[in-house]
Amino acid sequence: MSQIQHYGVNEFTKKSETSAALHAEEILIKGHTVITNALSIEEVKLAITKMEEVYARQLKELDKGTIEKINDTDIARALLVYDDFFLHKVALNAALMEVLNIVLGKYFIIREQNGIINRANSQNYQLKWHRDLLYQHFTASRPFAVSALFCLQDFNEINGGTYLLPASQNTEAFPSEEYILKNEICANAPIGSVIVFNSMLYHRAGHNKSQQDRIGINNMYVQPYIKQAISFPKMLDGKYSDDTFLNTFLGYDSETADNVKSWRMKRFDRKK
Ligand SMILES: O=C(O)CCC(=O)C(=O)O
Ligand SMILES: [Fe+2]
Repeated sequence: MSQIQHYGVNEFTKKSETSAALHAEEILIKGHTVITNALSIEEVKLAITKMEEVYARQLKELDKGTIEKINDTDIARALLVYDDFFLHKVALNAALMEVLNIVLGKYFIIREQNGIINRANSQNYQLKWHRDLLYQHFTASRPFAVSALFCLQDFNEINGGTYLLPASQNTEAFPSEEYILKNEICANAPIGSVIVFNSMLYHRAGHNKSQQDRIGINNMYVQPYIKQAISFPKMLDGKYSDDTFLNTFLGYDSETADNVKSWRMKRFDRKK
């Protein structure tokens, strides 16, 4: 017999048969969940080393002052372009994909993949509340964008683990200061886990009061009518495009057609 008693209820959500279904239900209702053990400790260590290499390469492309001026310090962008570890182990992480398939349906793409370094005792701009889709204030009856923040350390109040405002994906305006102070929560998440949330949920990094940098990798998955900020197809230049699944996932398939003929030919090829 069920432990949950109720009366006057006609409509029910089906019992979650898998842990993925329960995670999906949490994202649907409160807007967030934590999947533990998504990465092993070895994978976490590898991710940190590789991410630092990518950031060092990107720092050589532009001078530090330029990056500082646009508030992009300590963010390593488009990681999977530089190393397929970030594609296979992180972006396509099996436990996460199982949840995304339920929440976003069959057709979604990756929009961003950023390594975030929250330095010990610094004022990172991600400390500010935001939605991952900036300037958007509408609400939607179902999720169309999901963020997944891999924790490469334990995330907690001390090292500035991510703060969330539960269910805020369902309210248009940014809530009042009093409401936020009363209802914000710190998503305590152990090393190797991934904090998965509706990208329209308000969130922020916390102040890192520890002696060690706090590192995460944020992945954002969207339905394909939302543009990538940085084009994976252009950066990858055809790499992975022969694989049917990756062709879709990386955004090759949903790129804007160059002209009427190529748009028609793409539809024609689909009918074959
Ligand atoms: O680092 C965090 O805790 C939050 C990161 C974040 O909000 C983002 O990358 O958009
Ligand atoms: Fe964010």
